[in-house]
Parts: sequence; structure tokens; C-alpha cells
Amino acid sequence: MDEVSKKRVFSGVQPTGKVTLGNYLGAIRSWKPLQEQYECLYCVVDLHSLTVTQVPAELRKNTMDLVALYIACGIDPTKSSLFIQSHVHEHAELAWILDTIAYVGELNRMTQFKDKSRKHADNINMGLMNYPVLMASDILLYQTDVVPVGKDQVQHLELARDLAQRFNARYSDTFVVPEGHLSKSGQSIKSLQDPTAKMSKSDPNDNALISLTDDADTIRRKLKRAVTDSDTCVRHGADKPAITNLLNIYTLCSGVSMADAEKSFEGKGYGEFKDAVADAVISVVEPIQAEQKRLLADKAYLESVLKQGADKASYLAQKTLSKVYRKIGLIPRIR
Ligand code: ATP
Ligand code: LTN
Repeated sequence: MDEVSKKRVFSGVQPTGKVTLGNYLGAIRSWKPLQEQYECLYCVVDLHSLTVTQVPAELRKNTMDLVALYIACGIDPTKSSLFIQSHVHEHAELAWILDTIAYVGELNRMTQFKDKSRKHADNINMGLMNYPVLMASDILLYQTDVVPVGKDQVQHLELARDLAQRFNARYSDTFVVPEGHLSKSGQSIKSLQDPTAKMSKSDPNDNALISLTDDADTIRRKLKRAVTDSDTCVRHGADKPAITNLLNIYTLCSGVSMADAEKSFEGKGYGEFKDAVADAVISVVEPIQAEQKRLLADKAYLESVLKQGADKASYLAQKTLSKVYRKIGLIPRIR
């Protein structure tokens, strides 16, 4: 397929803390194969992470760690644009315009806003409420066709679609209305300590999550401590949320089907099963860690990737933003 007729993909992760196995299986892993079919833009959304309090030095480190992680997970900078959100100033500018057509009522109803307001009751800032508008701006700025995200982001994607349609209806066709792309079984990896909650990188209980930076012993220990269900049988089902979650992780990391996995653990206890889950997770995580470490030692290379990514993204972003400004009646600057 030639470059012009390829559909466009955009996705991003926030550089907040340690990326979890949930982020990887639910989102980042699906990015690599998309590169063959689509023109992809993968972004480290640093402006989003400011909606919760950040320590500047940590934010800086987390951002570069995430850039290296994207590449270690198979994002090929010669195929896709990999960049940092704050390097392309149009994201914040389009967000302002979209703010003027987004309603307080609809933002106030967003599940993530309600959750995060509860978790950060001392810092319910306007950015937290505007978070989905900035996300819509990320997506609409590139005339994105497809957005790969985990299940928890579906509501935000709906808002991006609504804002695109609202703008198009008011000012004539301007934005592509994006579609979501949910990875099948990885769409929600649950906490190891509470299988009704999602595995989240900001969980204060470190035993609830597997971080992509955890070493083999830590992964084994966390899985040993993972909660289980009341009987001792290894099978999936709505009545067995904890084992279903571990089976999900196992099948996604090993490539074994659910039916084969259940058969192979028939009559075996949770101990043996958890060991096998740990082996499967370690075999996925270790090569990524080695590659990320190698990349982080080559700062010049990472900087060249980011420069190239931001140049390409800026070009596309600027095209959309000037179209938007023109349509709403702002006078273009004479150069
Ligand atoms: P935080 O805990 O700070 O809210 P997070 O772990 O939810 O962070 P994000 O940066 O918000 O991570 O999400 C990055 C991507 O990972 C999104 O596409 C999101 O849908 C996906 N994702 C996050 N958690 C999970 C999970 N437990 N299972 C599957 N996908 C997930
Ligand atoms: N809100 C997303 C991260 C994100 C994103 C995006 C994902 C910000 N902008 C644009 C896809 C497309 C999250 O995963 N928490």
C-alpha cells in the first residue's frame, strides 16, 4: 500500500511511573503489528501526566524510559513517528479550541475524572477535568482513523468522536471521526490483589501490579502472592475472576490457547500454575528490558528518533490546526 492511501493510527501512554504488564498487553503490544498496515504515530503524552502531581526529575526520567520502551516493544522509528507530546505545541492549542465546544456536564461525567478526583482529592485541578479534551486533540490533530487503547479509554474515545462530529456539524467537515481498536483478551488485565480492579501503574500497592521493569524474582514473588479463587481448579469463568485474570496473562504471554492451557493444568494445583505464569511473563519481559537498557545508553540515537518524530508530527499537526483556525474565523498571521 503506498504512503498516501494508508490509514492513520495514533496512540499514547503517560510517562507516569512504571509501565505495567496491563499497559503492555492491553495497549503497547498491539502497536507493533499495526505498523505494517497503517501510518502510525506513537506519542509519549507528557502533558497528560501533569494532571497529577509530578516530580520534575522523575517525569524527565520516566519520559525517556518510555521512549526507549516503545522501541524495545517493537516500534520501529523508520516506520512510525515516535515523539513527545509537548514537542508539538499544536496539541495544547487545539485542546483550547475543543474546550470551547466541550460541555462541562459531559466532562464531569467521565469515569476516569470521577475515579481520579476520588484518588487525588487534594488536587482536583482543571487539567484533570480537561484530560479527555487534550486526548481528543491528540487524536483529531492527525486526522486519525484508528486508535488502539485498552477498555478503560473507550469513554474518552467516544468523547473524541463526539467532539469531531460536533465541530464538523458546526463548521463543516474538518476532522476524521476516529474508530477505537480494542485488543481482544488483553483489553483489561486486572490487579493481582483485586481481580475486580484494573492493573494500574499508579496503584499504591506494588504487589498488585507487574511492572515491565520488575526482575524475574520479583515477578515470581508477586505472582505467588496473587489472590486466587475459592476452589483449586485452574479454569476461566465469571465465577473465577482471579484465576481468569492469571489465565489471561498466561495465554497472552505464552501464546497457548485458553482451552489448551486449561487442559495442561488439569489436576494441578495453583502453585504449579503460578510458576508457569511466571515463566511465561518473564520470557516476554526479559528481552524487552535488555533492549530498553541498551537503548537508554544511546542517548544520541533516542534524541535523533525524537527529533525526526516531532518534525513529522508537527508538519501534520500544523496542517490541521491552520484549517481549524480558518474555519472558525481566526485571521491567519501574515509571514
Ligand atoms: P494510571 O494508573 O496512571 O491511570 P494506567 O496504568 O491506566 O495509568 P495509562 O497511561 O493511563 O496507564 O494507559 C496507557 C494504555 O494502557 C491505555 O491504552 C490503557 O487503556 C491501557 N491500559 C492501562 N491499564 C490497563 C489494563 N489493566 N489492562 C489493559 N490495558 C490497560
Ligand atoms: N488517556 C490515555 C493516554 C492517551 C491516549 C491519547 C491514548 C493520551 N492521549 C490519544 C490514545 C490516543 C490513557 O491511556 N490513559
